[in-house]
Amino acid sequence: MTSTRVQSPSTAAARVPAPWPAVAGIVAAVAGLVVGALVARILSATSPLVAIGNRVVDLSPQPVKEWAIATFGTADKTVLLVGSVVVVLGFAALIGVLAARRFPWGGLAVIALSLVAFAAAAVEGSVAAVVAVLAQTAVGLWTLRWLLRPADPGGAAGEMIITHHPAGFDRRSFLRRSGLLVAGTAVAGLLISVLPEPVAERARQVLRLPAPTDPAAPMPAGLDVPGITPQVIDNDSFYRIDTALVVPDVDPGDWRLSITGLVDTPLSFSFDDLLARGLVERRITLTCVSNEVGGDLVGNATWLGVPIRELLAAAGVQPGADAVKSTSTDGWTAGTPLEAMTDDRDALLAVGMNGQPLPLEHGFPARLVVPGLYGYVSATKWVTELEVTRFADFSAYWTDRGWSERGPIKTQSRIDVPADSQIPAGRTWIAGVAWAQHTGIDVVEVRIDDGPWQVAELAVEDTIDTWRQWRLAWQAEPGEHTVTVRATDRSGYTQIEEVVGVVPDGATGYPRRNFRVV
Ligand SMILES: Nc1nc2c(c(=O)[nH]1)N[C@H]1C(S)=C(S)[C@@H](COP(=O)(O)O)O[C@H]1N2
Ligand SMILES: [Mo]
Repeated sequence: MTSTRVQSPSTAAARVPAPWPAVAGIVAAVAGLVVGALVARILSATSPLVAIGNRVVDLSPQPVKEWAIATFGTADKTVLLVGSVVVVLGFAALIGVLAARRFPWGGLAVIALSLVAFAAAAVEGSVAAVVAVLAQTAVGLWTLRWLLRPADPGGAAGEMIITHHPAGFDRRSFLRRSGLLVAGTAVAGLLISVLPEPVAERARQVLRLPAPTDPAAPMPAGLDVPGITPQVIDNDSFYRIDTALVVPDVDPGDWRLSITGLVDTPLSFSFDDLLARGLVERRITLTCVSNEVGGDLVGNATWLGVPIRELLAAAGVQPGADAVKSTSTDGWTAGTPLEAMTDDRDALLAVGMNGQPLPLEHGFPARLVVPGLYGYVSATKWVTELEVTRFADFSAYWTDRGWSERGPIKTQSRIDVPADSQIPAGRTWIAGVAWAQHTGIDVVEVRIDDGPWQVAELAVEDTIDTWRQWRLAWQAEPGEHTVTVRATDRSGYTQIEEVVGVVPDGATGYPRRNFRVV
């Protein structure tokens, strides 16, 4: 065999002869791309190569797009993808040659190309897509290094100039390593083909929800206090609690909600069936039973959806039922008192959140929102079935794990302002929110140190299903101070001081904060 040895002054000898550096580059690139695509598929993100393709499409001038469609027709996407692969493999071969001479240069070239992929993935706005690029880059670099390393493990470790192996290139060892990588890549490719394609995010981006046929009443202005919790929390800041390691990827085109169990006529609705019924818009505050006193597992949003009582009425609830067991695509279940879904409160099958389709993490394409109940017994995300049943006949996900069967929300309050625990002396606001969903907040009282309870000012009530802002002016004197709060709801119940943990049915105790006034 004649080995083409490229001699250069800086490298005593590049011992990997042609064409193997180019082969190494291509094998490493394919391994990286496939692992990147696999990670993306597992995380339901766009794969790095497709993200780049999407940017090429976005950035192509309209005439180019038209030309591509005219020339390749519906095959235009395939042509683009195949074209990108050819370009990437060309670069990969060049990088292999470069890396065989001086590994750091090759490595830098890989990183430079990865930056393009990072930028393309970042535009998708998903952390998962960026993670996929990271995986792709790491695998590409590592495999390239492994393929090009000298056969003798005693070779230069850090410096990847292949100079310390007098025998030069061991072709059999190289081919063995390449073979292993190709096999590994094939397995990863096989995995991709058996994992379902992520569709939800794309479907969500093109989805246009109809305007509500029954809009929420205009929201009264909140209290004017710098830093107070806003009345409505944006989707990006809204707390998220669920058991899903990977966010379920549900295609609204395939999604159905079935109503089963103790009903006259079992029903099944498609997503379009629901939209066609007309949607109501309501502001409802959601709370997690795991919210500690003073915690932030609570949020208020504007939901758009169908009243569940209408869907249940259409199916005809039979006598004897007292519960609705809801199930999600990922097998999570909640048990809700039937009454909370049939009485006049607006228990919703929600499809919209704050003017947008539900975010994937908040249950796309549809979830339940029931005023007055903790999320674990009512707020099923990615919901697909409502079974009308009896509490005696089933148990739900969290009740199987020691939490109460019933989960009415406990009246609570929280001190949000001042945000810092050290504040300057002088006049300041003490402010926050209080909630007692479907009962309403009537009074919030504040106690400074051991002083008397002082009645705080309340924001105009939006609805009894939403939290209510409160504030009290405070002339803060230097020293250490403790501020305590308690809310009284419209049933006349006042928050109790007794400290109870979140298990099994929600925490009690006064929210309390210490401030150092300087
Ligand atoms: N499918 C599913 N739905 C779920 C959960 C879950 O683990 N899986 N958690 C519930 C709990 S405990 C709460 S508090 C709310 C939280 O909803 P959010 O993440 O939209 O704030 O979702 C509920 N719905
Ligand atoms: Mo929760």
